[in-house]
Amino acid sequence: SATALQAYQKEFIEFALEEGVLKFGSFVLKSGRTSPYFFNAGLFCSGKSLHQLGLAYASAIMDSPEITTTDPTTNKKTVNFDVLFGPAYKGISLGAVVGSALYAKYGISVGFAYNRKEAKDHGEGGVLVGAELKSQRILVVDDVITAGTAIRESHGMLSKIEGATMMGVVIALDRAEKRSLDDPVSAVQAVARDLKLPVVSIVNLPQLQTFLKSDTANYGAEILQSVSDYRAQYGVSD
Ligand code: OMP
Repeated sequence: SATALQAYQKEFIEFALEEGVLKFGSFVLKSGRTSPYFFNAGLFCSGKSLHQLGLAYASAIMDSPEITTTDPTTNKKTVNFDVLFGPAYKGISLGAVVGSALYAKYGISVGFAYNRKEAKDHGEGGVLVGAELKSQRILVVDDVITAGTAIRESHGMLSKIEGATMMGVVIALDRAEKRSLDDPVSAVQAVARDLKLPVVSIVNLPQLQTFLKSDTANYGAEILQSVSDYRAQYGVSD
């Protein structure tokens, strides 16, 4: 089922907890909602954790039939995008570590590009830096999707590039929240529906709950309860 955990997913949650990236408490989100948990990817801030982070994204990519293709004759799996695009600021380092991990672990070398938030009036110019995006198949790399605002902005930016095709999005955490309470689907499901794009996550909220419920996790009843109350209010069922 969608909530069963792969080994890399369990390892990822454990390591996010160890690094203090995933925290429980009371946090006000960009949306204004008060959440009992928060995922701060900026705290992956050591050589070791960035290395592990890149590998976790690479596993999620290679585990997804929507953004990979298996050659029927050689049985070799490859990715169906040419360039990783990391939107500024947080996506920049994410794109770099994911590109590096795809090569180190799977021998797959794709391009890497990112945008500047500020226009430059000298030097290389323009707002796009790195690999050519024209006529390329692009995978966007980001940290978290709550309402999907950031990802829709990236889609808008890439849609202006001649011949560029956005193939999908890979994120660390899908919070699986509805944008408004009368929505039938989560923000990620709405992105998939509206932009016709696959959104691949290392983990989502239901999987995080599965982890918290497991014997090895050792999380208290209050944390579990607050997370399931939050999901009952803002989330979707599996
Ligand atoms: P959307 O753009 O609405 O999908 O919100 C995603 C952004 O919210 C992330 O890129 C972060 O800036 C921030 N965020 C987190 O980083 N971690 C969380 O657990 C929750 C949020 C959030 O504010 O919703």
